[in-house]
Amino acid sequence: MTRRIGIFGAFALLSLTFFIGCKRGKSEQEKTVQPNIVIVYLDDLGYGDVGAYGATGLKTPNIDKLAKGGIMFTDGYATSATCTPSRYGLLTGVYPWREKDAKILPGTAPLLIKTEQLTIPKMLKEKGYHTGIVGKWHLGLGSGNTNWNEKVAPGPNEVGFDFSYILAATQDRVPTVYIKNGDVVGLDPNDPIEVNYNKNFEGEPTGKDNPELTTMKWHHGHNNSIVNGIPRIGYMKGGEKAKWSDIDMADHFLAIAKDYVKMHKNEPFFLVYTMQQPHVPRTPNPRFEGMSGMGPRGDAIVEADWCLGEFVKTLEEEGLLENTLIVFSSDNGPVLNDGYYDDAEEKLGDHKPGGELRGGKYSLFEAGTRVPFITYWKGKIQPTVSNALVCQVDLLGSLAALVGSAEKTQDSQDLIDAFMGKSKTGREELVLEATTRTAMRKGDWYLIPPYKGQALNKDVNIELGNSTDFQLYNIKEDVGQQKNLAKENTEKLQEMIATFESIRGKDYSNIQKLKLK
Ligand code: NG6
Ligand code: CA
Repeated sequence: MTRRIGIFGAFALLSLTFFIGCKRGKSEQEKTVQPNIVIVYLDDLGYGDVGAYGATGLKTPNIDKLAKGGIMFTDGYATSATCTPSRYGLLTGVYPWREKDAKILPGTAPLLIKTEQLTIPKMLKEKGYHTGIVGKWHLGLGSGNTNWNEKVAPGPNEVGFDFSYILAATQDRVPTVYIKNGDVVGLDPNDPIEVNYNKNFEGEPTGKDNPELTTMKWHHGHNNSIVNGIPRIGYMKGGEKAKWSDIDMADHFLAIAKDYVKMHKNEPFFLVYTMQQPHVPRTPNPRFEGMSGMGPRGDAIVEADWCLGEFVKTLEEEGLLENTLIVFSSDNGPVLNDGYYDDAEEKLGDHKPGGELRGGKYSLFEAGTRVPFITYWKGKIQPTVSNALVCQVDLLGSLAALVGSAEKTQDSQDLIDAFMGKSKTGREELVLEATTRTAMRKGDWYLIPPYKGQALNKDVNIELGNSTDFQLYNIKEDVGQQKNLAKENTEKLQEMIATFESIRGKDYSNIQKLKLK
C-alpha cells in the first residue's frame, strides 16, 4: 500500500514538476526579450547638425545610417537645455526640475542621483544585464570634499553601473583626468591631485594671468587652470601623469567602449556611451582637422560621427547588431561660442546647428531641447520617420516594458511601441527645462511662461526665451517660434496653462504676479 502510494505520489510529483516546468519555460520564452541596449549620447549636438535632419554642409554618414535604417524622431527631446539636468532625466526617468540641485555642476559637486534612487542601469541589472558607462558623467561624484587620491565614491558604480570609465564633469572643467570605477587612471601617489573651484593654488599659472601659456584663447569664463595649453573652469594642482590628452579623448573613449562590448558580448549588456563632442573645448584629433571646413566644432562632429561608425562596426563584427537596440541622441541643443575663440561662428557659413528651430543651448525655445533622436535595431525596427512626441525621460519606462520589468516612475512613460516603430503615438505633453525655468509642449502647441532675465545671452549669442509675457506658439505652422499667439488665442493659452500647472504646480515663474491671470 505504502509502496503504491509512493509510486503514485512520485508520478503525481513528476507530472506536476513537468507541468510547472512547461509553464515556466513558456512564460520565460514569452518575456525573454533581452537585447543589448546601447545609448549613444552626444554633448551639445544640435537638431540641425545631422545630415538626416537636414544638414547639408556637414557630413554625418554614420549617424545618417542609423537614422535611415531605424526610426528618426522629428519630435524627440532632451529633458533640459543643459547637460546635468538632461543626464539626470535620462538615467532616472524623473523630470530634472523636480530636483533643485539638477543644474550645471562644477567638477567638485557631490553625486546628484541618490544611491537609493531608481535608475535605468539598476532596473536592467535586476533583469540580468551587465551595465556600463563610458564617457562624460557630469552628475557629481562623492559626498562633498572629494579626495581625488582615494576611491571616488559614490558615483556611477553606486547608482547602477557595474563598470564606469568617465570624465567627472565636462571637458572644460577640472579635474582633467579619467576615472575608472572610482579610481583616477594613472595617478602617481607621489603627485596627488588637488581641486578647488574657488581659489587657485599658490604659484600655479592661470588662463587669466598667463595668456602666453595658452594655445586656445578664452572668450568668457574658462580662465582658471591651464591644462594642455587650454584654460579651464576650476583650479587643479598635481596629477601630472594622470591628465588626459584632449586630442586623443575621442579615440580613448571609443577604445574603452569597444572593449566593453567585446568583454560582455556573451551576456545581455547595457552601455551608455557618452561622447564629449562637440562640447568645448573642441579638440578633434589632428586627423580630423579641416574635414568639415567649419573649424573645430564641425571637425569634432565629423570625429564623433566616425566614432559612432567604428563602434557600430564592432557590434557588427561581434555578431551583435541584430540583438542590440541602439538609441542615439544629444543632451541639449547647440551653441557656437561657449567660451573659447575657436572659429565656430566665423567658419559657420550657411550651416544651421539648430536647423529651423529658435534658440539653442540654455534656451527655453525649441533648439534648446529638441535634438536628434534615433532608435535603431537591425532586423527588428522597420525604418521610418516618426513625429511621435518622445523624450529621453521616457527611456526608463519604455526599456522597462521592453525587458519585462515593472519598474516605473511618475514622469517616465512607456513609449516602447513608439521607440520600436509599432506606433506613431508618443506622449501628450512634455515639460521642458532650461536653467531652472520650464516650458511645455502639448500637441502642436508650445507654452513659455513669463520669466525675468535677459532675453539674449550676449556671451553665447542665444535667445533664452525670457519675456514678461506668456508666449504661445503653434510649432506646426510656425516651427521657428516667431509668432506669439498668446493674446490672439486666449482659449488655447488658458488650456495650456491649466495643463502646465497641473504638472508643474503654480510656483514656476520668477515673476511674482503673472499677467493674464
Ligand atoms: C557653462 C560654461 C560652458 C559649458 C556649460 C556646461 C562658462 C562661462 N560657461 O557654465 O562653457 O561648460 O557651463 O555645458 O563657464 S553642459 O553641456 O555641460 O551643460
Ligand atoms: Ca551638453
